[in-house]
Amino acid sequence: MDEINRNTDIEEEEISNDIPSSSVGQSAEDYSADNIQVLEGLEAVRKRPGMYIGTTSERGLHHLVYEIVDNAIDEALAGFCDHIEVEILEGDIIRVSDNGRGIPVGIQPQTGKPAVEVVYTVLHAGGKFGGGGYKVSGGLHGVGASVVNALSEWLRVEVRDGKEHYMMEFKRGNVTRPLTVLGATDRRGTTVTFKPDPIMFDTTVFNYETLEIRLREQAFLNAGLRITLTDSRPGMEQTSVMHYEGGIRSFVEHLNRNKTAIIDEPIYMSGSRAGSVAEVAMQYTDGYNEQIISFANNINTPEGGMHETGFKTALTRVLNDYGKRFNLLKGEEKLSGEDTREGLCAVISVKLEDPQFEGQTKTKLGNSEIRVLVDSLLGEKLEQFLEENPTVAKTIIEKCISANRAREAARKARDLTRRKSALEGMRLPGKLVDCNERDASLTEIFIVEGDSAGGSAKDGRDPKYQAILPLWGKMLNVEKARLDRVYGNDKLTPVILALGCGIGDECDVSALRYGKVIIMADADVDGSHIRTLLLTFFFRFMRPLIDNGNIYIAQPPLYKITHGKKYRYAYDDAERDQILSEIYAASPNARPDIGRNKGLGEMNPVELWETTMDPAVRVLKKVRLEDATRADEIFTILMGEKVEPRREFIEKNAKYVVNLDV
Ligand code: 28G
Repeated sequence: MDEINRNTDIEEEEISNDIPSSSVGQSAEDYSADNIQVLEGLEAVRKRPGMYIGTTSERGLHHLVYEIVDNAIDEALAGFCDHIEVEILEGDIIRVSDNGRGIPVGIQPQTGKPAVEVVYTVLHAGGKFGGGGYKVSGGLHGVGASVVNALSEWLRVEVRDGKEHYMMEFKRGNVTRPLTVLGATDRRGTTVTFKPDPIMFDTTVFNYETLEIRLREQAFLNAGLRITLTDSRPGMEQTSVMHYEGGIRSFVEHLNRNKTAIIDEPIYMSGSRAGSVAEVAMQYTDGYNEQIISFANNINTPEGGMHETGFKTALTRVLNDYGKRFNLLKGEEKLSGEDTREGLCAVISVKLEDPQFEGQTKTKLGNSEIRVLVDSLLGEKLEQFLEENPTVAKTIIEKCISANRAREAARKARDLTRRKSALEGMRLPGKLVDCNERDASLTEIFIVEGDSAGGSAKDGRDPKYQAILPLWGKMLNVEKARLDRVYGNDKLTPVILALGCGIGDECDVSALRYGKVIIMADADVDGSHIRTLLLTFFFRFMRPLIDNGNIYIAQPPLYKITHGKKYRYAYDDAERDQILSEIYAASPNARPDIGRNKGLGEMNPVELWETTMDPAVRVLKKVRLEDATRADEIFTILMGEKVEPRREFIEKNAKYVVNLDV
C-alpha cells in the first residue's frame, strides 16, 4: 500500500487547468484537424456502446474499470508492475494507478502522435504487448482504453517514466489537452482518472462489492500482484488490500471459507507444453455440490470448454484407476464423473497463445489442444499426488463412493416419484394455475410465496400466457440435500413438476414448459429468504435454465405516489425523486402522498397486474450466473454448519436478516 501511495498521493506538482507547460508533439490548435478522424472512430462507440461493452447497464459501467485495470495487469504480467490501486472518488470518479513503465509517450512515426494518445483514441489500439507474450487479461473483448475514453465525460491519463510526469486530457474521447509535461519525477507508472458519461449509462453509481469480487479474482489469478481498492466517497469509506502469494490455491481456500474441507489443503498441479500453461487447485468439502471455476488467459469461462473437459476426464479416470488398484472400489463399482465432483471446489487456469472463445456468451474455451494438455498434466500429477498421500487419497475415494451410493438412491426416489405421478395422474401440481397457451416460448410462470399473493396473482394475470404457482410447505435446507431429498420435498416438487424440465443430470431446457420462470416475492426479509432458496435451488439443480436466461425476478414497486386523483409507481429512490420533481414542477404547492411499498399479498389483483405483471410496464430482472452464485454463497453461510461465517454475515447484514429463522 505504501509504495503505491507514493505513486499517487504525494504529488510534486498539482494538476490545474492552466499550468504553463511545454507540449509534446502537437500544439492545441493542431488538434482540430485530427479530431475529425478520432471522432469517426470513437463516435461509433458512443453511437452503439452495447457493441463495445455488451451493455450500458450497471454491468457495463463496471466493465469500464476492468478494462483499464486489465491494461495495468498486462503490465504486471510483463513483469514491470506489482501494485495496482483502484479508487472510487467522490462523484463516482474512478482512479486507477499502476507502478509499471508508463504508457509510452514517444511520437509514433505512422501517426505522428504520442503512443499514449493513440492508445486512448484509436479503436482496437493495444492488442499484443508485454514483451511479445500474449495479451492475457480480459475486459471489453480486448477493445481497450479508447472505448473507456469514448464513454467517459472526461478522462485524464498521467504517465511517469522515471524522468518526466506527463498528462493529457479528453472529453468524451476528444483531446482537450494534448500531452503536456507537468514536471520532473523519479517514479514510474500510469494513472488514469475518469468519469463515466451519465448520458451513456443507466447508472453511474459504482458498487464497491462488485468491483471487489472481480479485483480479488484477478489478484488470485496473478499470484504476488497487490491490488488495493479504496472507496473514498463520503460516508462510504473503506479499503481492501488483495494480495495472494498462493495464487489459485488461495482462491480455492477463499471459495471454501464458509464450508468444511475434508482434505487439509488444496491440491495444486501445474505444467506447460508448447507455449501453453495450465494450473489447477482443488479441494473437497463435506458438501454435495461442485464448484469448478475456470479461466483462459485470466478471462473467466463460465460456459466451460476444453480445459474443464480435460480436467473432468482425467479426474474420473485417475480416481477410478487408483480406487481399483488399491481395492477401495469393489467388484463392479465404478465412479461416474459426477461422483468424483461431489463437494469438489476447483479452480482451473490456463494460458495459451490464441484462445478461441465460443458458446452463447463467448465464454467457452474451444482450443482442443488444451483438453489434451490438462488431461495428461492432471493424469500424471494427480496420480503422483495420490500415491504420495494415501490418507488423503482414501478420504477422497470414500467421499466419491458415498456420492455414488446416494446417486443410486436418488435414481430410485426419482423413479418412485414418476411412478407415483403416473399412477395418481398428477403430472402437474394441484396448486398450479396454468395458462392456455402451449407454446413455451410465449408463456411465463410466476412462482409466488403465500396463498394471498397467489390469489391476487391468479386474478390479476393474463390467463392466456401467464401461469401461477403458489408455494407453500416447509422450506427445505438445500444445503444438506442431495437429489433424493429434493424429489420428496413438498415445497420443491411442485416447482419441478410444473416446469417439466427435470433436475440434475437430466435437466433439459427444451422440455421447459414456460419461456420465463419469474420469482415473485416481497421486497422484505421473508421475500429475500424465498428468493435465495429458489435461486440456490435453480443454481444447484437446474443450472441450464440460468445459463439459458430463463430465470427472472419480478420487481414490485417500492413506492406509490398519489397526487390528486392520479397515482404513479416508483421502482427505486431515483424514480421516486424524479416523479416528485415532475409533480412539484407542474404545481409548486403540490402535496403528493408517498406510500411505501405494500407486500404483494396486500395488493389487489389490478394493482399487482399494473405494477408487477403487465409486460408493458413491469420491471423484470434477468438472473445471471453471478447472482445465482452469490445466492448460493449466502445460502451456504445461512444453512451451513459453520457458525462463525453465519454470525459475521448476520452482523454485517443485520438490517436484512433480523427475522430470518434458520
Ligand atoms: C493505471 C491504469 C491502467 C499500462 C503500459 C506500459 C506499456 C504499454 C501500457 O505499451 C503498447 C508498445 C510500444 C506503442 C510497453 C511501456 C513497452 C514499454 C509499455 C495501464 C504501444 C503499450 N514501455 N502500462 N502500455 N505500446 N498501464 N494502466 O494502462 O508502442 S498500459
